[in-house]
Amino acid sequence: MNVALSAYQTTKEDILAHYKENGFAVIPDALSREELDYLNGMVEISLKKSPELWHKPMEGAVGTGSFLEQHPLEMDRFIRHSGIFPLIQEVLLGEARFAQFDFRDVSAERASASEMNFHRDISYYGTMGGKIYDPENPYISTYTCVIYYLSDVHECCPAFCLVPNSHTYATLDEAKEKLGEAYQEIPIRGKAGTAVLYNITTYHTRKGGRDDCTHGRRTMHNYHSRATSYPLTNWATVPEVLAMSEDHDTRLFYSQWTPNQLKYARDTYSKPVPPYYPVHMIK
Ligand SMILES: O=C(O)CCC(=O)C(=O)O
Ligand SMILES: [Fe+2]
Repeated sequence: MNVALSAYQTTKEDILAHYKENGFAVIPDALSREELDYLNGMVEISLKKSPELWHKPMEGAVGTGSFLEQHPLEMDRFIRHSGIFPLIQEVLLGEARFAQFDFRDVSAERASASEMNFHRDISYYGTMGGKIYDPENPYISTYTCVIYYLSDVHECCPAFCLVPNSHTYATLDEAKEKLGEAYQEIPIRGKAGTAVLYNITTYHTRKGGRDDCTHGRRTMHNYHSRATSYPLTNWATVPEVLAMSEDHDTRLFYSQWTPNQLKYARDTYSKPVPPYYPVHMIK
């Protein structure tokens, strides 16, 4: 196996070069011990006190997108993390826009039943014929995602896994055939705090854990769109304190409103929604 591909990238130059070449990069220690303790503490409280905010297991993982609404300013610090956000801006050509933010938890009992199929994350607009990658962006991406491991991912644990440079192929079989010798499936393992930054149309999956895994896996998933891309989902929502912030950069970052966000803003914001948002089109 190509050793360079399974390794971590640590400097800004290495991270960006690796992403450009392969469609992803793996960054160790992206979150500090204090940040991990804080996030894991929040997740544990939420799982215990607000289980209704977590969806039922899907492919072995429970999940919630509720944290942004519940703790907007605290979560914004992670969404635009001082260490990782500059890299996100780089691969999205300075056009980064908020798209989706959620937590997932695979229990040890469900580790071996948490396998997904290989897929590309295709935007709502992409499913209707919109572009799913940008050949003019040296970093490929119309959208990028960062998955943070909040727990250690050992050999036995569920692991994010991707096929480098596979974004142009319509199917995984086609990727196998056309990539030939270059076809590789790279499972990513690492300590809590490791971040995987990836172009979302690079084929990827979650490998299931082994039957004897006693750890499970906890993750934070943060998707970003670009000013020149359409909203990624048709459901994500942003609280007023961010979407209507007095701070220009904050308002701009949270300005790519989904259909559901238009409705949410119209129905719940205290300030009037700026007229350039087509809230009148929403039923
Ligand atoms: O949890 C993982 O490792 C991958 C998740 C994923 O690819 C997805 O939800 O689209
Ligand atoms: Fe995915």
